[in-house]
Amino acid sequence: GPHGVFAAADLGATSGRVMLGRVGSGRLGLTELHRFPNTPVPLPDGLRWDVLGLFGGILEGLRAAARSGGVDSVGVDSWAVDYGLLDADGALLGSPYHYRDRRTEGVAEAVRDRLGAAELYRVTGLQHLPFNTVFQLASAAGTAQLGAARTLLMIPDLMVHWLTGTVGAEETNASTTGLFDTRSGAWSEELAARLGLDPGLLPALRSPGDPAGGLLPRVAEFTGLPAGTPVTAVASHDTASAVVAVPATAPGAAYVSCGTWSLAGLELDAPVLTEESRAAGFTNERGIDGTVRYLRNIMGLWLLEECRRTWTARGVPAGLDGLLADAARAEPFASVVDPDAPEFLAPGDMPERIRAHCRRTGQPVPGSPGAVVRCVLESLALAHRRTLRRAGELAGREVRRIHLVGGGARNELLCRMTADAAGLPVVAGPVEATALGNVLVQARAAGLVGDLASMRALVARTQPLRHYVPQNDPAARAAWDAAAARVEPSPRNP
Ligand code: LFR
Repeated sequence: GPHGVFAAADLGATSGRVMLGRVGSGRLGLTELHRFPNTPVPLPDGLRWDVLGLFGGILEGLRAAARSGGVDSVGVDSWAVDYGLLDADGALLGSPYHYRDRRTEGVAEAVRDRLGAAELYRVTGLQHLPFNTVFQLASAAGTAQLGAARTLLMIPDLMVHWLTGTVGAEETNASTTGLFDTRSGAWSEELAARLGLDPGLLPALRSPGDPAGGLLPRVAEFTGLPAGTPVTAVASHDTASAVVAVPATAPGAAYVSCGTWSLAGLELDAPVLTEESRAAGFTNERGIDGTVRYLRNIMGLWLLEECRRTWTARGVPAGLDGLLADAARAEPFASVVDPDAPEFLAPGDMPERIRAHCRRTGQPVPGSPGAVVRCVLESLALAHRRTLRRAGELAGREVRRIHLVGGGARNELLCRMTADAAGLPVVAGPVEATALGNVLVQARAAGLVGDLASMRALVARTQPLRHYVPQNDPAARAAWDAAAARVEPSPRNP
């Protein structure tokens, strides 16, 4: 039968990868072509992404794709929120800032208060995160860089621009900026104007599946793929691509896209823009086909990754398997934290911050790495439980099953704890949900797969999944309930 081969470039906060997806006649296969580290660079005036290095990694991956026999199209996704600015000649103005840079501290609150938190939520439906694009731009007000900027491109759109020469703004990612009107599905020129931003900075929107040009001759020369090879707009916000590949085939599904962040929530047909939802810190980001990703950001495995980085720098053994084995043996529920406490956002000494948090909240201070990791995982499992229950209440949906996708699906301890904490079955996998979603949207544009339900059915049939059943022993349940009652979540949208 007809089939296609697609390259998915997926940039994550710690690594990028180019995957080769093969789709056709009931099959969906994914192989890795190239993986490369993504190491943020602390410049004197702030933390930056090495976007040239990332583009180089994508080119290297496409070169491998050419060697493997070529592709029908290419798609790019990455984390959200961050952007590059182009000047009137189309040159990139400096290196894009990392969303964990501290320069928006204080500015975000001031802008939110000036524009009105309730009004902002009514228009954009976004949770207040201090690093939302709109607050980063407000921090740049009056700079020569912003003054010289003519075009704003989100990170995946910037990569697509360098591959094809075209300029566009893919809508799932545009919906995370704080400048996108969730009701109309268009940029909010009014918000831009109220912030003193030239609405001309914002390129025309593209929907997932739209053509985004062809590879430039220079890219073709470097990679060995033919010039003009199609590039397709995918759900370029990585979380939106991951949600496409959630293998949900029945009602009652919630998801946790679990990697550096845990994005926990529901897919809805319409945004929830109530005051209650705003106060609870839920966001309404765009999915494909007019769906809404109703979710909340949970700090996620960043806490563990950053602990490991700290330990490694000090020569403390921090292999993941060893740490997880130690955590499995550590004392349960010794101390639990709110993973979303603002002090955990920026890079730094995470084990010490966790200890300080425990000290401040009057709990035992975890000593060994195993005890710290136990605290992190139990705290994340509790946050998954809390968030999905609240999402269900606010959206009026019953949650019966949790799909945990992304790198976290490999973490058996976290999957089991999430099932036990929530008292719900967890279906773990696929690990590479984001790359699969990227591939599927390209395959659909090529006419090889149908609607969202059939894409998900294809993922469910072809990808390895693990099932975790919650313990129904009353003592175990009571222990999770008691632990849940100990966490005082910090307000997100005060
Ligand atoms: C996950 C993610 C989240 C977004 C955060 C910052 O990779 O895209 O959805 O809130 O990164 O961009």
